[in-house]
Amino acid sequence: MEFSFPLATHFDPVTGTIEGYPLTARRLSDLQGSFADEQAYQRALGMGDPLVYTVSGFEVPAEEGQLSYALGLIMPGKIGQEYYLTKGHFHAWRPAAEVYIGLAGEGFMLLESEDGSQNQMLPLRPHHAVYVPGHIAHRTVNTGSVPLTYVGVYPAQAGHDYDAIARKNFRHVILELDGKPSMIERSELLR
Ligand code: PAN
Ligand code: ZN
Repeated sequence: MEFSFPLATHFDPVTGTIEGYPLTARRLSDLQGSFADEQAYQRALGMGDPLVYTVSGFEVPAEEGQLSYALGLIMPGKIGQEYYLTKGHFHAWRPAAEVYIGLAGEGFMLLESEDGSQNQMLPLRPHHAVYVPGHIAHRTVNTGSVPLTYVGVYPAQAGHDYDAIARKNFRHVILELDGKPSMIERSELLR
């Protein structure tokens, strides 16, 4: 069998890397507009530009029926009461679904429909998987004290649409309230 990519890879659930595959790093300065508490964001940026998350992607040519996957690692931390998070996105090809599997650490996924009217907060940690249906925006947060690592498997044609989130952000936020992760509407924070 001959393919233009290897069928086997070796990954490290602790460092969040797939051997030989590119690693994208997102620092706090890359997450402008993602966190609800702008003052806390600016304060944190003033003290440095920490790494928030990395993504190591095994991406194959975007042909019908093929799958790609990526390993994500989110550092522990908070901006104000809001946990470190990924930018979050819709798939550019909206029907594309995705399966997330927790590898280490603990966190949650925030799922939201395009009009924001439907949403769920689902656990992501070892022995837990999350199915992200097509047409659903997804963001991952680390609610623990060690790095959260996970793998996401998606159609090779999925693509990422970050613009829709950059324009409107998620309707909900996952915060630490009374010492535990809770999901509330962003609009409730403004009151
Ligand atoms: C994941 C994400 C990864 C990083 O591989 O790309 O968790 O999140 P952002 O892409 O929102 O920065 C995935 O959902 N791929 O489709
Ligand atoms: Zn995705």
